[in-house]
Amino acid sequence: MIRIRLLLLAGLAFAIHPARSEVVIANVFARHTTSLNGQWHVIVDPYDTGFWDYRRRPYDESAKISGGFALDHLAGDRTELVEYNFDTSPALKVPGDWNSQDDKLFYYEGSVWYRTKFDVQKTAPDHRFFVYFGAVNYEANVYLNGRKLGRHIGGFTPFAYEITGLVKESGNSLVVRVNNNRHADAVPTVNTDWWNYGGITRDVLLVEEPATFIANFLVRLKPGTTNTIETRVQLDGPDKEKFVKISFPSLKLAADLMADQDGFVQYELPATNLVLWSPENPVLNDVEISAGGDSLKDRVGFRTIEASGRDILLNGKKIFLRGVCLHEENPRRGGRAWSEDDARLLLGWAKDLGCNFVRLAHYPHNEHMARLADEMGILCWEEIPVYWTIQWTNSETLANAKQQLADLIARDQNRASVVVWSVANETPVGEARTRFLKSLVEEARSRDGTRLISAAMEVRTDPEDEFHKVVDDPFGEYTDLCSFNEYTGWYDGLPDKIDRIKWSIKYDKPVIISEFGADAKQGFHADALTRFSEEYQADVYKRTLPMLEKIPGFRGCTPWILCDFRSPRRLLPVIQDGWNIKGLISSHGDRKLAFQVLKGFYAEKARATGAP
Ligand code: GCB
Repeated sequence: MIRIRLLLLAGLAFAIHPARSEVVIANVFARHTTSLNGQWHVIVDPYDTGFWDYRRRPYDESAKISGGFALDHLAGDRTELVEYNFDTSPALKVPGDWNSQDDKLFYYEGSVWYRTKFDVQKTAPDHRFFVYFGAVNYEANVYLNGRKLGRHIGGFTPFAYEITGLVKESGNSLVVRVNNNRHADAVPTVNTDWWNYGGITRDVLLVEEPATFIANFLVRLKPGTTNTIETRVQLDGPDKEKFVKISFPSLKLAADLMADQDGFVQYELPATNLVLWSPENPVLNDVEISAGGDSLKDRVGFRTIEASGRDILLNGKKIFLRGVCLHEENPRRGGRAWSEDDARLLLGWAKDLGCNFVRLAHYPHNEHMARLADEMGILCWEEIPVYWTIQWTNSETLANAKQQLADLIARDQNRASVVVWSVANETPVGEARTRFLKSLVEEARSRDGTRLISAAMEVRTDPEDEFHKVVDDPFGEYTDLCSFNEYTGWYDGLPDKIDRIKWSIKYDKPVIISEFGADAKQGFHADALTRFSEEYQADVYKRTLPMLEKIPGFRGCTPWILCDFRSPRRLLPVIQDGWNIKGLISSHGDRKLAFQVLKGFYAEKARATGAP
């Protein structure tokens, strides 16, 4: 075992503290936790009666909550007037969206109050407790024992609050007001092509930590090298100047070092003969970190990813990204996907298709996705919901988008599978929008300069020539990949138009077609010109793939989409019925003809590039 003591590298930016009362608790599944998942009592509250008083002032305006459902109060005797009761209210499953659990809530947008009760057994007197939410869509107001913990905005990223001083040994009441109203200034904004599932959609965990604990850590190859592991650790707590030990048992590497007064420490460990992670060989290494009474384990892969001219290099070798887009839905069960089993189902289907890459559209998916992708050897594109027409000049909207990006990076920065941070999808070209997106790119680069930055941009048609497609979005200057969505043959002409397309692409960067596709109702067969038939969709795929091959710099694609998914914008009776049916797999898990077309193309690509 090589033991190394290194000098502290001062002055390196590693911002992992969010600018809120929330705390970062990374790698939560490896911590000492108690699940708070299960049946929670709920009150559906369309008028937000539990939140506002009759003069429309919030009950939780001051630290002392003056009324409303947050108090979870039961009438003391028969004379007391209390007009709600969690105990006698129905229950919903957490995690879970409310839409797919109760027919009455299928289209519901508004507030639902959730309440669970729990007991706590401290294992040491100075231990601290946190309540952790994997995601709540879209806004959460969280209360413990009648005290406000905080308000969280953003439906797809984790957050946690400290509850040490508030929690009791028994009978704790945890109340969450969940509101999924859409807002023009929100991220996403009011208009999306996916279902606005409301609810506590991911795990809720009670986390117990020693007084000073490991809040987050970063483990990666030192940028520019393949023989040095760089590790950063951030402690949280009153006594931060502690020795922090890091070890990689299978690599026989270890180091320990004193954290600075801010609880930060950074190491560099020389590591010769590292086996690099790749889709063909997704090797993960155990890592153990300990500091004072806290210890944390993870499994991490080491790899490099870069764009070089028009190529994407993984571990220095050219790679073609055989991808597909995914929404976070389990079509078989219905509703939001959230579990490891859901992730296994979706990524398993992507593997069957021959993919080495998935685009997790259009918002951060649950943590199991990237963890499983690490194990299965699937590269990931992760994205925040800056979708279509966000308020580009609203500084709060920008701050919200940045926070979602920062939280996603803090959660998944140790996943070798994640190679792309995408800051937007199909946003309209314009100066304010480019400024907004550029600032997100800067945010991503400042937090993690080691992954490729992208966004799904759009194509324009030359006004002089309908067959001439041009990609010259000024935002393309700032990204590492030139990625765009294109729908020739579906929204733009009929499939035979595809054969005549010529391309002008302004950027000398790797080109990824982040979407193409067509609707098809699984089981509906007709000739290839009949909209919504499987034959039409298959024809679009058959023509599009060779057309893309003509693009100089074509380095991968993620067709739209692996599975049919619910969308309130897709209203054609009998055919769509509230589903976007561009999936290669139906809502019953059945494959359409186009699945085989793409699978054949990917098999050929894999053969041609020598990938297994
Ligand atoms: C797009 C969007 C995606 C839609 C898709 C469609 O360009 O990025 O969210 O669902 O087209 O089906 O129209």
